[in-house]
Amino acid sequence: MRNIFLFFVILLIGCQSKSELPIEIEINSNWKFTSKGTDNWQKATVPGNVFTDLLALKQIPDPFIKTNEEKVQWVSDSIWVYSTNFSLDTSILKKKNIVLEFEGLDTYAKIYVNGNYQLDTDNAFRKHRISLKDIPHSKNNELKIIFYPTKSHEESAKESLGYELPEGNRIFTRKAQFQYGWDWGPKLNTAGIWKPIKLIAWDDVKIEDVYIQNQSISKEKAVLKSSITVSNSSNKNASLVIKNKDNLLVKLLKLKKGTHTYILPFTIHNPQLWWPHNLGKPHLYDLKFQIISDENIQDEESIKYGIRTIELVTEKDSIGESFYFNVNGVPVYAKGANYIPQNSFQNKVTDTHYDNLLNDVVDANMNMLRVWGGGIYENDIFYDLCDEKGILVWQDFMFACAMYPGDSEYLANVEIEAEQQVKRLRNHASIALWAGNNENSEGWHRWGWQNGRSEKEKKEIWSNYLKVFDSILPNTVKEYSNTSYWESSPKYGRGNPKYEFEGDAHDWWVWHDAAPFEHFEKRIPRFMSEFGFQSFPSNQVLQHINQTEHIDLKTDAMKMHQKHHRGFQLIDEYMKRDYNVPTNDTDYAYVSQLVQAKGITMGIEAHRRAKPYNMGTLYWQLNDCWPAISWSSIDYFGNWKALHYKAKKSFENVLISTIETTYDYETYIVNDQLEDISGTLTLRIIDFNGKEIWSNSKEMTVKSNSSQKVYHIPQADIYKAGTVYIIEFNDTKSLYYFAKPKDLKLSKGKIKKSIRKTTTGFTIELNSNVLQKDVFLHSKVKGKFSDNYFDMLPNETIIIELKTDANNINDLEIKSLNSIY
Ligand code: BMA
Repeated sequence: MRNIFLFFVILLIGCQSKSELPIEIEINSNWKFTSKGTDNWQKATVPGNVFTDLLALKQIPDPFIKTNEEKVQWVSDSIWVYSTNFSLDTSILKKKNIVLEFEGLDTYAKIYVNGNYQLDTDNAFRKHRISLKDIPHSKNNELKIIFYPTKSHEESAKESLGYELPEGNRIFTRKAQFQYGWDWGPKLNTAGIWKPIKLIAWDDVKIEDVYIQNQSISKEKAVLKSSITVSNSSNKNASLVIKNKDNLLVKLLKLKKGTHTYILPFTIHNPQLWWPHNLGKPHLYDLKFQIISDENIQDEESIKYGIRTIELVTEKDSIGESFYFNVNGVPVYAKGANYIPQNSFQNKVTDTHYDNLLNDVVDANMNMLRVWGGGIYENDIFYDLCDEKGILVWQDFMFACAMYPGDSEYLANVEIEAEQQVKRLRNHASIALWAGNNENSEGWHRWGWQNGRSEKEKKEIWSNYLKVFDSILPNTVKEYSNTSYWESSPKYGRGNPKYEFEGDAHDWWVWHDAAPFEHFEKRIPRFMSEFGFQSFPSNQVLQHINQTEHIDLKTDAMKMHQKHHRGFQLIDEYMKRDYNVPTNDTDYAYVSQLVQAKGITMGIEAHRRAKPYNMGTLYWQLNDCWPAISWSSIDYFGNWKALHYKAKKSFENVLISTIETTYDYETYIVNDQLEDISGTLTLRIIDFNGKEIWSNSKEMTVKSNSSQKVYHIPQADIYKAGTVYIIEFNDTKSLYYFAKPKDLKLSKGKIKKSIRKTTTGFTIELNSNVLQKDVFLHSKVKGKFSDNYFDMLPNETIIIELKTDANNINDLEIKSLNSIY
């Protein structure tokens, strides 16, 4: 048998000079648009949306600056018509199959080809296909799509439902929910062709889908199963070829007429596993699947496949129920953040934006992102890069903070959406979890959504919830993938005592309930999937919002870019608790970032110290979708806030973390590595001029994948306001202060700097003879400092690299808490 296969392999290699691959052309040119009823056709960009088209024509003001958001709301209430012409040359016309594939239309649209109505769409997360062979078409064709305001559909859906569902009418429309306005994002409800439209033409054979599953993995070999779905117009003999670099595997097939799935197991010897980047290499295999018949390659598909197992482990234990991810059989502590769409206008997000942001994730030692349910199922490139960079993805289905309808039409729509999305993402090594929704269950049980409703209504709403999140979605995930499913994040709201003992949790006592940051240390759940705190963004964003050089935090524009009704007040309240509040706006913005960083890293470290009781910490939120005052650690222009720099340290694989207890200061070492580490632990207390007050050291070993209490010192007044506790273990160093920043007796000493030009930018050498707290470097040049918002010990030389194309950094500003108090 083997010999026959080999014979065919050789034969096929020899014959593969020709290919008959399907023709694929993106319909992205000559687009124009107009408002319905007018004949004012103007140039449009596809993929795109009506806001960015109007913006390019300067017909609306930029909604991302000043108070312009409110001036553009009319755009969402109009009917927009998009149209283009496309030609079919003879090579296409003679093909047996010609289809138009719409990867995403936003949202209620009618499609016409050559004036003939084809299809109504009502879900921006679904793709649609039209067969041109079934309708009149010729060399020159017209494609027209009319987009209707979501409002019209939503209002009639609400009327037929007969009661109101929380939260607003957005729930009737399957599109990005944040576009209706969120507490960090504007209301910019787009319409248009937001994903590519493709013309695909082929004769007989087309690969519709390839799905790879692990069957068994050992050191020696990984046995994988590929399920290849092929549509074919007649019964014919073919070969299915799988290529992994030079290795070839061939199976002879009798392709049947119609669409069928063919199973082909294959083996990779001595497999290199895919690991999250902090634990190993995220190795990917380049696999190519080909269908060959009549001596031609009929179709092919390439997949980068990572061999790994991932499962969510939720097991009853003595405390409650666990919640952690096992990757390749090893419990992995999840470190990261919640991800939201990178722009209100998706077409503005380039491949470079994805690459930069995901590099920032890796740089900050994060190994997991949660793609939050009020945004979008991300573009393929997002998951490709997460696979490549070794970032685990917790993927929500797109439902957030609301109760959703449950009529049969709606449920059928959701089911198709789920099937398409699960199938699209299931080969990605990075996908760790599918979760049903964000906070819907918590909202229903704890946010007063049931008040004033009849028993019948409550029963109906909850049973509709269960239909989607307890039936359709888990069944779809189970049927089409091997990924774990989790019904709702969080499992329990913070009002439920089980919050701490079972499942994942969102801690919004801090921020929404104004609880002190120390709360993070007191109520530690099994997995923290959200907790956060706001800050002001960089000067660059602040200047952009106001469109002035001068930083002014009190303008109407600034208020419009702060979407949380108590946002400014809460930032101020927390600042007063721990810091002296600056009167100057630039310093205020800087200190707001320190407050955020202090609170969130306190949380991260508390969660990590509690390992393995707690097995994950994802803060709210990684990024912004517009220039905003928000919970993000990276602002709209990609600048790292203090939190991102400080989270990077708190997320390191080896973390030294100290906490005040009733009588002591206890130091922990958290080791996420999969090996034990031995070394010398050194401990010193010095004053802010560098004088040593106390020191000690000891040899020790920290176990792999553990958190260990390694030292404690008793509390004593002498340490309080004028000293710093320096703890070092091998290459890891941590500084601990015994008092709040506002109570520290920081001295006014100067920071000396010397700057050197290098081939890649600048090296900045800093030094001071007193301790400098939260040193912040700022320049207008484009580039990133290798570190920022750091502390400098007395007489320590710190070297910072700035990668930039700029020729000088004469505007470099350096401030620290010492200098502004
Ligand atoms: C969380 C998120 C978002 C929200 C954030 C801040 O609950 O799920 O809905 O933006 O809180 O309020």
